[in-house]
Amino acid sequence: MNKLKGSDPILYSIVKEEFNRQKTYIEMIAAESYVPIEIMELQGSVFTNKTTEGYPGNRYHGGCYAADKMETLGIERAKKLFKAEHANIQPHSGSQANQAVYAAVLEPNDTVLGLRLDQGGHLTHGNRANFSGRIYRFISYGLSRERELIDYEELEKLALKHRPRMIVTGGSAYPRIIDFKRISDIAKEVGGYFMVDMAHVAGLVAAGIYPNPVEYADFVTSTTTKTLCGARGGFILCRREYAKAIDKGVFPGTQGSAHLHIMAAKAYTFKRAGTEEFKNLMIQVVKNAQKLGEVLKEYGFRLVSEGTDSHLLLVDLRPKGITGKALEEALDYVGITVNKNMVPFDTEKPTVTSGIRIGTTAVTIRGAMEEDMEEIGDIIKEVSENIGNKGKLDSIRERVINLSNRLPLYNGDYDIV
Ligand code: DSN
Repeated sequence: MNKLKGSDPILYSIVKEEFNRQKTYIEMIAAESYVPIEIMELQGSVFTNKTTEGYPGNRYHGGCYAADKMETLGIERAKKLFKAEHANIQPHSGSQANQAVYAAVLEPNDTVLGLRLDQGGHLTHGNRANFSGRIYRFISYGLSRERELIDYEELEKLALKHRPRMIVTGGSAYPRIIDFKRISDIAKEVGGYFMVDMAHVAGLVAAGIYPNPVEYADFVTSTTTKTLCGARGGFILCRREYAKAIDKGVFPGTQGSAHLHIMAAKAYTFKRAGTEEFKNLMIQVVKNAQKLGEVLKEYGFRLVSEGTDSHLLLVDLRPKGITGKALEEALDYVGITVNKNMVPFDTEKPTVTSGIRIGTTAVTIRGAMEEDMEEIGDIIKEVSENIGNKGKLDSIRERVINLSNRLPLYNGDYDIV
């Protein structure tokens, strides 16, 4: 960043500060990863200079020869990776991918079923503070109290009662495999569309270690971040019959010009996610999450749904008598980054919560294995027992620095100078 360093040293120093944070902290936010350097190269490439609307071969601006090749390559790679009939890789984010699907096939006030945000869903699945809950008549389904899995029976009852135009599933804090076939059958029974937001698990799907929702859903939305470990953006997969509607839902329905530099990075993301190396990474991500879950259980933490099939754990802190906010802050102090998270049937406010969400994608990219999960689990336990004890937390910070030194970011091959 030599140019930036000279022209804007303040901003340069802030970027450096973030890089230093990433190097010396253990990143365990389930939505995060460390992208390959190629992704940063592409996101910073000359495609950022190009403005265009429309789709390959049908643009509203000239000069799209290379842009058309690039977007077509990305579309074909996404289709191949997920065995989809159609892909749109223009959505700027996962939220915008969801917005575009709704815009494509729903009318305002249409009835839609979505998983509650406070039981693992996502803002764009009907939360009242979000456009989705304001424009459409979302009705929430949730988890069963006993097993903390989606209550498919309740979902079916709600579907039969409300005859929704669409059922949405997927989430940001649901550790277990979702039964896509069962929800697809319910959607068919009531004549509604079925949409899966697979943003959190897309990398696991690509690796073949999580069911592929493309087999069951009319529409699948996702980000290319999170477990796909790539560009910061979204995409949509659908059957051929919906291709035109979806493309119109993205442009001109909800977006203007495409972010070509990000699409180029998405095209690389899809290629990499089809490799054996990526598959092995995803296998280790899940092994690490499961191992960390076992360690935390041994230390008396309660895991929502008793464990995980994926990259994330949802830890209920009520048996420990601490809040998600308190543990998030104390872990941040020692250098482990997680987020506070509502647990099912939580009575705390979303700004406080009774839980934390922990993801293993980023730390596994740095080379962490099961034995490192023992160390991380032990650190989490020690921190939980010493909230407010600055001296003790300072000594734990040393352990985190040692761990991050053993797991160097980008193997030490990347620096900002
Ligand atoms: N959905 C949010 C999360 O999972 O953290 C952001 O992507």
